[in-house]
Amino acid sequence: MKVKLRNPTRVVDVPGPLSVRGLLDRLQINPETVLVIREADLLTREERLTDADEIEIRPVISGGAPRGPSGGPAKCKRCREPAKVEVPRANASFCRDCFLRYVRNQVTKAIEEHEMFSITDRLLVCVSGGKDSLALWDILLDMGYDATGYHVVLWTGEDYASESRQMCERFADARGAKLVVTDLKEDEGFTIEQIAREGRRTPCSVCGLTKRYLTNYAATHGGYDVLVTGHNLDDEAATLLGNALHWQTEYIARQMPALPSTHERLSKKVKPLYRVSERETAAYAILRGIDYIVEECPLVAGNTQLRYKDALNDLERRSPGTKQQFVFGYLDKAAPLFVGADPVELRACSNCGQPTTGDVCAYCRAKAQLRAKAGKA
Ligand code: Q46
Ligand code: ZN
Repeated sequence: MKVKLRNPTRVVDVPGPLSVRGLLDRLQINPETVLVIREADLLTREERLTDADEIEIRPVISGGAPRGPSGGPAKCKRCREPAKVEVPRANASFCRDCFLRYVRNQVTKAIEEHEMFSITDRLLVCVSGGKDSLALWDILLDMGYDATGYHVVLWTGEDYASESRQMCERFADARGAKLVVTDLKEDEGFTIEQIAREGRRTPCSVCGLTKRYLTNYAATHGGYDVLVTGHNLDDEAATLLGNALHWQTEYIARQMPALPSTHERLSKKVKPLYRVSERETAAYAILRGIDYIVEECPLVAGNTQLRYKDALNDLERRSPGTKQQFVFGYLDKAAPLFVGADPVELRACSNCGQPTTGDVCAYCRAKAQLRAKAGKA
C-alpha cells in the first residue's frame, strides 16, 4: 500500500495486509502523535489495511494514547456503532457524530464553567489557519455565536504566510463569516523572518509579543467583547509545565481559561478549547472537512514549548490522562493560590496607549529597536 508521511512529505510502499497498529509499529511511529487517514476518513488502530489502500499518516504533534479493546474493532461508547476516534483519557471511543458531540460538549462546558461569553457578545477569534483555531471558529459559528475571525500574517516564511492566510480566507468564504486580516509586512513594516535572520532576538518571543499586542489592539479597537484563542489542552499543559519549571508565578497566575479585562484597553481573553487535546482538535477538523495548514511554522525549531510537549506525550503514552490531570488539577486546586500573588498595575503606553506595566510597552520598544537597526544598516 502507498503510505504518505508528512513533515517532510514523502510516500513509502508498505506491503499489506496488516492492521493500522501493525503499520505504525513497522514504521516505528508513536501512535500518540498521529492520525491515520484513508479517503478523508479516520481509522482506528484495529482497522485492517490491504495493498490497494492509500493511507496518510498525519502528525498532530501531540495526543492521547489510542487503545482499542483487545480483539475486534472499537465501538462507539455512546451508540455502539464502529468507532472512528479513540479518546484514551476518557477511556472511550466514538463514532463520527458522537465524537463531534463530545468535542462540542467539552467546549460548552468550558464556556459555561468559566463564564466566557454569552450569545449576545461579539467575539473576535484569533485564527492562524491551523487545526485548532479553525476547528474552534467552526464550533462557535455552529453554536450560533457572533464570531469574527482575526488573522495576522506574520511572515515566518513566504509560502507558509500565503498558505495560512488562504486557509483562513477559504474557511471564512465557505461559512459566510467575517475575517479581519493584519499584514505585518505591510501594516507594521517588519516580518518575523527578518527577526530570525538578524538573529538578535528569538523569533518566537517577538512573534508571541506581536500576536498578543495586535490581537488585543484589534479586539479593543474593533469593539469586540471578548478575544478568543484556540489554545488546547496540550498547549496549556506545556505552558504550565514550562512556567512551573521556572516558577514564573505571575505567568502561572495568568494561565486561566478566562482572563477578565483589567484595563479599558485590555480585552477579556478566553480559551474555549482548553479541555480538548490537540489530537482531538485535529480529528475534529478532519471529520468536519476543514482544510487546515498541516505544515509547521518554518521557525518552530526555536519554540521551547515543543520540548515540554514531547515530555508530556511520553508521560501521556504511559498513563493516559496525565495532561488533563495536570491542567484540570491546577485549575481546581492550585490556581487560587497564585491569583493576586504578583499584583500588576497597568497604565497606558506613552507611545501607543495600549496597556503596559512600564512607561513604553514591550511592543513599542521592540519596534523602536528594529527601526534603529534598519537606520544603521
Ligand atoms: S508562529 Fe511564531 Fe509560533 Fe512560528 S515564530 Fe514561533 S511563535 S513557531 S506558535
Ligand atoms: Zn506601546
